[in-house]
Amino acid sequence: MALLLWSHPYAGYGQKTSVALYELGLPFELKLVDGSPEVMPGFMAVSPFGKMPALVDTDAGRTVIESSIVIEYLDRLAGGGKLIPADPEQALEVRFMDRILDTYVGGPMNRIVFNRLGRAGEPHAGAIANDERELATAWDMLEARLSDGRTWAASDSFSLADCGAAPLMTYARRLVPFGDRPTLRAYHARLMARPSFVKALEDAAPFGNLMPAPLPED
Ligand SMILES: N[C@@H](CCC(=O)N[C@@H](CS)C(=O)NCC(=O)O)C(=O)O
Repeated sequence: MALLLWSHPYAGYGQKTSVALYELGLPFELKLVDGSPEVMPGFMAVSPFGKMPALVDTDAGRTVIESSIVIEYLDRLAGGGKLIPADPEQALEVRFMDRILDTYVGGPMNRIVFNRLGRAGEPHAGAIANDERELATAWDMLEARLSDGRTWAASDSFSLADCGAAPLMTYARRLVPFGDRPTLRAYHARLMARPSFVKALEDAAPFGNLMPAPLPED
């Protein structure tokens, strides 16, 4: 089995996928998306929206995009039922939390970064404020949801939802701090100590700090 991951180790959604690969113990080859003219045509051929990650399974002759779908595919390759539980009710909560994290943490985070970098034209203070409010709402919701004592995002088992939570929360807290939300803070500390995420952060370290936001002070 040869798995090629088109990604960049600093990219949040790329890290979401490499966390899953490390959790599942699946070896893969990184195809570094560095923006160069040598790399971009090949990348755009597998990922028409130009979004990372894209996974190519050369044995199956299959290309998969969208991080959550990539992880569903990988989970199945690894035997199934590991990052997405076999039980449909548990799987529903995993997918729900994954959607909340992608849409209301990753979404505003990406938009604020694009805005700050001027990629959407002149930075728009109103749009940034709106996205900051959305992030704060996500923090409130996660704080409430995690307050039933679960260890990970959806249950006591590490899942698809935690693969995304680790990088997305780590970046987004630099835009809107966790503040007085102790359950969220404790959950994030567990993510920071998870070996698969430690490895993903080690992969990103050589690229330095590419995020237009200060490091968290707490
Ligand atoms: N919904 C996509 C989001 C992927 C995404 O936004 N990737 C970012 C990196 S974290 C990206 O490729 N950005 C490059 C760009 O938009 O130019 C997924 O889950 O895979």
